[in-house]
Amino acid sequence: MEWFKALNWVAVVEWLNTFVASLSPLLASAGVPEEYWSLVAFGVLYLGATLVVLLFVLILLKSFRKFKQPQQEIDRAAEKDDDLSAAEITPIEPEHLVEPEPEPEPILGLFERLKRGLSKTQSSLVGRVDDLLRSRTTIDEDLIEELEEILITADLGMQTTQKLIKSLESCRARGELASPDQVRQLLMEELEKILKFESKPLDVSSASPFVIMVIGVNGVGKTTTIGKLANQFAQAGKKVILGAGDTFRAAAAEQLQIWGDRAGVEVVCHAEGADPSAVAFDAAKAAVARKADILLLDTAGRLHTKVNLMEELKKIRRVLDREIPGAPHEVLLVLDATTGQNALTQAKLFNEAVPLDGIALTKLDGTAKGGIVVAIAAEMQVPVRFVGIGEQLDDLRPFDAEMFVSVLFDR
Ligand SMILES: Nc1nc2c(ncn2[C@@H]2O[C@H](COP(=O)(O)OP(=O)(O)O)[C@@H](O)[C@H]2O)c(=O)[nH]1
Ligand SMILES: [Mg+2]
Repeated sequence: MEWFKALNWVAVVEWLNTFVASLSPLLASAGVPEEYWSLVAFGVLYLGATLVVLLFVLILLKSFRKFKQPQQEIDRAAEKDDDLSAAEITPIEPEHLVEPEPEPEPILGLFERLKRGLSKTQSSLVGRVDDLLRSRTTIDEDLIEELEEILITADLGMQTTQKLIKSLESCRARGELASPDQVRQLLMEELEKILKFESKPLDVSSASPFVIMVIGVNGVGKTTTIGKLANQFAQAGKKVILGAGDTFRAAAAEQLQIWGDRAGVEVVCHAEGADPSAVAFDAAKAAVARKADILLLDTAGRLHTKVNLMEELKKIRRVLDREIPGAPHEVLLVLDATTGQNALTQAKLFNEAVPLDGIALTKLDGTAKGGIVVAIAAEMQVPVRFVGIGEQLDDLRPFDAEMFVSVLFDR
């Protein structure tokens, strides 16, 4: 209260008197009685002081907000900067750098690919059958005879064609073939029946290492098929080893090496002219030593020395069996579909020397002779494991009888 005491009260009272005096004309004109002038002046003073205080508080508040706003703006800007720098600084995840994993191919895509690959066979077989059926209303002997011709020229082979014609005729005799649609349906069912027969499935996990010996004449696509298979198995997480058993052509081992590099798998090879059985021996040893899941062995296919070739294949078989009891677990014959009936002859020939477990039919994409699949299944009773429908890595497809018929008949 020191400051209160220190006030110059005389000066204050003097100032108040001056204040009242300066107000008096105004108060007089307003009709305020003289005895209330001091009170009104005091009231005015009080009001004025309150207003000044309020004004002061307002100014204070305003300046406080002004002070806060820029800070918030700075903060907000900083936040924005943070976002930006976060986007800029965030390391690009490796998956953004590598190509996105291809989506698993939808069933339709697979179907469409096979359809494109089989388009020539489709038009030479089912296309012609459909043309014939469209031009007829009755199912008579003439029609069956013309069907027979189509089936033979589409490389289904004599034996298979006769079998199919027989079932068509017996159905007709029973009165079950009244419309062209029924002919188409029966043909479809019979083809599927021929293609689906009881056989040992290819189960690469049934042995370790599982040895696949790939045989076939020169140029049918053995090395290419091995390359495609190696890639597929490796992608499925299998440890694969390739054996370059075609030692007659230097280019053959080089070609296999290229496929091996592409698939990222080891290739066992010897110099040109080496004994193919020695390659088989080393490849089998390597497959065991490296704990490989699958060994794919390439072989030569010089058909002009037929007897030698067959003896050589038998020898390779023995060597493999000695090193890995039970091997080869699959003798896979590669056939070129473009050769038509010749492919069937080759299958019979090889089967006599080394019993076949499966067949890979290549180059279906380039031929109208795809009907040979049916002939092979019917006459050999050896399952077609794979079909080649192009030269790309994924152009080797597991053969599926149902899908094959569906594609041909556009079901
Ligand atoms: N269009 C097509 N060509 C193929 C297919 N499979 C293999 N080829 C080609 O056939 C040729 C011979 O193949 P190759 O593997 O060297 O036969 P090999 O002598 O039996 O080993 C090569 O030009 C391959 O690209 C296939 O499914 N479709
Ligand atoms: Mg080859």
